[in-house]
Amino acid sequence: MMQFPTNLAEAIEWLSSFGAAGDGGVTRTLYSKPWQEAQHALREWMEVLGIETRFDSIGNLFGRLGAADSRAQTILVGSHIDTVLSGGKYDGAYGILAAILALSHLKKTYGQPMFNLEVVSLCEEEGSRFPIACSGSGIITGAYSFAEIKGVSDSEGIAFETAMREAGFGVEAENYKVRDDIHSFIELHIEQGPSLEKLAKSIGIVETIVGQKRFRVTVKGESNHAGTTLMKWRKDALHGAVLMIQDLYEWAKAYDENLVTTVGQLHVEPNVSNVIPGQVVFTIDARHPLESVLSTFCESFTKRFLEIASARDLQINMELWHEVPPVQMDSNLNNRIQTICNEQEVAYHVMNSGAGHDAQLFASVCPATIMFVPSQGGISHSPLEYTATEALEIGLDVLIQLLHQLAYVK
Ligand code: HGY
Ligand code: MN
Ligand code: MN
Repeated sequence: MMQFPTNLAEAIEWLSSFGAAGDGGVTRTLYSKPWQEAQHALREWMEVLGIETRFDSIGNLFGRLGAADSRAQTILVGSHIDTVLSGGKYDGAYGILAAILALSHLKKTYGQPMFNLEVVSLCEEEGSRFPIACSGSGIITGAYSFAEIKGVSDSEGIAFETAMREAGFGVEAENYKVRDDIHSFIELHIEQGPSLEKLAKSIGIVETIVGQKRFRVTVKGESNHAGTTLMKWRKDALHGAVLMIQDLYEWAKAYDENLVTTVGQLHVEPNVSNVIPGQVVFTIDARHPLESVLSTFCESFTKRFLEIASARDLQINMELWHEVPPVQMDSNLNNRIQTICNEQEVAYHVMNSGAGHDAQLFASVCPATIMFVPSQGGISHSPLEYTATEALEIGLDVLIQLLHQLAYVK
């Protein structure tokens, strides 16, 4: 029989063992073996705690404390189980584990809630395996249909639907019923930035989650011999890409302090030292709290890239594969959190989120919010990601109080 955790610190170590990478990081991509083991272990743990569980057809895991009234709406609380490659132990995992411990505590202390209380371990948020992000919350809220996502393939050419079915899911996926019973969605998450630590605050109350646009840029030139091809004859795809990326960063820095852009992936073909690169594929992730600024920035660098390509006789293709607008979090939920923090003398900071989160998707169908706890050194998406246990516990306490108010108090 598996040993289950008895507290948050143990739970973080326990869950991070599913997908533990040699460098101290965690890699748990959608439908991978570690992903499957983690989802099933969470399910077993919740069952032991007396929380009724179920999977939906694409692999979101739910743990439910049902209300007496069958017409009651559902308060959903949770985060994502997947990770980036060699990510940290806390991103996503913390929100799921805290939600499970909160429901277990509420069940023991207050019994049956007046609203259904559900933990959700969302199947995927990062977009680290398939070119789609927030597919778990996107399917639940109807932002995505299964037909739209089933054909996307990972870098090995494996289709979403194939991987899903091999992991044991997919029954009735085509007829996925978008949830219409969600009263509110609450996510507890690490900040993944330095603000709370710098300001010595314990809780981040998020007003806006920034909008983001993610592109895949393909620059095509001509492979040729590195020794016999004069510089003036070349159609060097890498040189073109470098000029584009250089302008992208320079323009972002000059554009607006809250605008961030990242080239996280770059593939050179044929990637041989004595061959002029014939093709380069690179990614762009651009984010800002205002849709207008984000859109005009993306339009301007797109125009610049076309200029660089035509001046160097290169072809270019820009694919926008993920975009999500900036989203306001729910002010009523945030006011409740603020009141709880004041009553408990917990120092909080009202802020924006530079990271994207599932709460962004839920905000389109119900009141949603996300609460942060500090990240040491502001580091995340890295094996060095760390948050002290005391800080994790403060977040859990505030979450328990918020859920108690929402689900038990008239
Ligand atoms: O990239 C993000 O903003 C999130 O951590 N997936
Ligand atoms: Mn993340
Ligand atoms: Mn996350």
